Amino acid sequence: MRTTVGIIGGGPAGLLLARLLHRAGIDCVVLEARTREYVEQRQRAGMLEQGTVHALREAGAAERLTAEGLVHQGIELRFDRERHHIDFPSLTGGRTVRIYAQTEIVKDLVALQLVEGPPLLFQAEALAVEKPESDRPVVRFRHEGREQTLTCDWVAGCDGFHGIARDAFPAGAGRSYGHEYPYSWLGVLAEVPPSCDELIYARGDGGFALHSMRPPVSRHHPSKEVASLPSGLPVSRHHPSKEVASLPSGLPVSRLYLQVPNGTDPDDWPDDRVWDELAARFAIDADWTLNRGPITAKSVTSMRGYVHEPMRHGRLLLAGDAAHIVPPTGAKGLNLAVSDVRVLARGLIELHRTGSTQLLDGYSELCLQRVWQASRFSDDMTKMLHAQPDGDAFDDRMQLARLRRITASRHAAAELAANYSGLPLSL
Ligand code: RFL
Ligand code: PHB
Repeated sequence: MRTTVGIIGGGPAGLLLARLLHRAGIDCVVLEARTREYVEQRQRAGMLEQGTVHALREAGAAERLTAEGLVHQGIELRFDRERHHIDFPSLTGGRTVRIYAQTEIVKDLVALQLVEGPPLLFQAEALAVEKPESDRPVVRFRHEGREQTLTCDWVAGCDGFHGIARDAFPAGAGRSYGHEYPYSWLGVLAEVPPSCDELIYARGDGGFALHSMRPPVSRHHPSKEVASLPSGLPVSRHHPSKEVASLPSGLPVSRLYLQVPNGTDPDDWPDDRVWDELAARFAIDADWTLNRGPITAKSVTSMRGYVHEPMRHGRLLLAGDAAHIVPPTGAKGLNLAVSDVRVLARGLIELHRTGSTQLLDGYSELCLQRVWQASRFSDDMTKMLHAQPDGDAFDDRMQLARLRRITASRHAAAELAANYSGLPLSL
């Protein structure tokens, strides 16, 4: 097989890149290791910056997002049994964020791509990227039981943190920076209306808790319009038996997270224990109750920070989680992936139209500036809100002082709001 841009990975980064290139008349092929059902059901992000919404609109992939996504004006910080609203529009000159599940973005992009192209191969696992320094890099992959090759002008490694694209950087051609946090998140999806209008980030006595939500899923599922979806349970990376797709239509549902120790087994967290712990961590002195209901998905995610520098080697370009991971407390991972892809698509389109590699040459440097800022913000949010397993009373007081500064100073709140709602792309 031969194409202009070989894209490894059919997550949000790979699918959006394919869509932007296709609309600009650049041919590409997407290789995705998993099945369609798997990528469409993997529970992950939910909070989108305005720039991400804009990028999906530019790609003609925001019809359902616009109709169903929930616009949020801010977030709530909870600590010391008190609640504090951080109002984004007044602090940022009008910016808001939107709640729309990553699963739905993927469904929307897959549905468009299966109808309009470019080719998207499921169960096509890339094995290696060869000759990235040459004019014709090659992706070796396995599909339908056969090993095959895809010869490209450019290769985009959008294959997430556990992908293989990064391995094609020779020793000495790159450097990575990583950090493991000493706690994880237990995430649950519950068939119960959210107990709040905005996301709640809580520093409770037993540790961090986050109350998020998912918009109601329309009955008009786009993937059903273009192909019949084989039935089958969506699978969690961690505990397949726990992921069940039963989002009801009509009402938003609750998405909640709890800080838990590393190595936690979700089976040690029966539903009652989850609800009791959530209720304890969200508890405030004012009148407020946490709505409880059936939990339909449960999984544990470890928390890590990771950046690979540079994001380009020869004609291989990394984008999204393939190049960097942030702990989810700042809700930045998907937004960074989309921001990389916007820059990358512009670079490839400029090359296609004018022959200039100027934007592509600056790709890594430009993206990394934003990546490090998002890493810093995610690290700040994480450390400010999570109980330190080996922390002492001094650490405890420092966390409270940081939180109090944000709620007492408009300047400090504006800094949080600017980072959370998305720093400008400087393009
Ligand atoms: P993905 O989504 O991991 O997609 C990579 C794809 O590549 C495929 N793949 C391969 N394909 C072919 N050959 C191979 N050898 C391959 N190896 C892998 C995989 O099957 C997969 O389909 O990376 P991408 O596209 O860069 O997207 C990144 C986002 O998924 C990620 O950053 C976010 O989910 C992070 N994140 C959040 N980000 C936000 O911006 N806002 C949020 O609110 C938010 N919440 C979250 C999150 C991540 C979480 N977890 C589970 C880590 C909440 C959680 C709990
Ligand atoms: C989510 O809705 O899944 C979500 C929202 C905000 C975060 C992390 C996850 O910081």
